[in-house]
Amino acid sequence: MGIVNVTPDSFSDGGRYFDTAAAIVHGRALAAVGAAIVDVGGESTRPGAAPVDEAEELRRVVPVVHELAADGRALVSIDTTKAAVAAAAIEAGARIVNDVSGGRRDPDILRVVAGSDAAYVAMHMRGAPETMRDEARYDNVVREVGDELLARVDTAVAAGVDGGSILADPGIGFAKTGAQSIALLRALPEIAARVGVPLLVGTSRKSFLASMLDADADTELARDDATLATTVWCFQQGAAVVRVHDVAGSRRAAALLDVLERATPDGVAA
Ligand code: PMM
Repeated sequence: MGIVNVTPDSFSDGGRYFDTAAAIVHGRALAAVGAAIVDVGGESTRPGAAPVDEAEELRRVVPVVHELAADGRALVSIDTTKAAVAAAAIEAGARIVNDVSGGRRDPDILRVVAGSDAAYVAMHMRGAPETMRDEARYDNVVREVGDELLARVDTAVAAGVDGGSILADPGIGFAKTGAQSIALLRALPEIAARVGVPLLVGTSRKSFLASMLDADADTELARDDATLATTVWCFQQGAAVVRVHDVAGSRRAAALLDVLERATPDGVAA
C-alpha cells in the first residue's frame, strides 16, 4: 500500500502532494512501480495534529480518489475517520476504508462500509492524534493492543461489516512509544492470532526508526532504508500488507523474499 497524503502536515511528506494534481501524479507513480493499493488521506494523523473539517477533507481527497480509481491500476483506499468522507470516497471509486480510529471517532463509518462492497482497515489507537502521546501507557502492550484491536474488529462485524474483508493494524506510533512499537512488531504473529484477520502494518518513515539511526543520519533516505528492514520483517512475520512511502523499494524487497521463500534446496525458484 503506497501513501498519498493530500495534507500540508503529515508525518514525513507533509505538503509535498497537497495540491490535487500533484497528489494524482504521485498516486499514479506509486501504482506504476507496483503498489497494489494507493491510500489517499486528507487529514494528518501526526502526533499533535489538529483535526480537519469535513468539507476541507472532502475537497482534498475526492478528486484524487476519483482520478486514481478511474485509472484502475491500483485499488484505492481512503484514509479517513469520517463516515461522510468514506461514503464520498466509495462513491468516487475507493474500495478500501482505512480508519485509524478503528470506528471510534465516527461509528457511522462502520455502517457506511457495511452498506458497500468496500474492505475495512481497523487500526489501533488510543485517544486522538491531538492527545495520543499521553495514552502510551500499557502494562503489556502486546496483550492490550491485541485485545483492543479484537474489540474494534468485533464492533465492525457487529455493525455489519463482512469479517472476511477486514484487516487489522496495530497502529505503529499511535499512542505507542518507540519501544512499544518495537514490542508490537516483534509480536505480529501473536497479534494476528488474537484478532483472527490479516494484518496491515505501517512503519514507514516513523519516528521510532530514528532511534536506530545516528542523530546526524536521520534523513528521509535513511528512514526509507530502515523502513525496508521492517517491510521484510513484517512480511516474514506474516503481515498481509505494508503501508509505505517507498513503494519501489518495498516491491523489490518483497520480490526477493518471494524468490527465497519459493526456492528449492538447489537454489532454483519453484
Ligand atoms: N499511519 C499514518 C496514517 N495512516 N493508516 C494505517 N492503517 N496505518 C498506519 O500506520 C498509518 C495510517 C501516519 O503516517 P503518515 O502521516 O506518514 O501517512
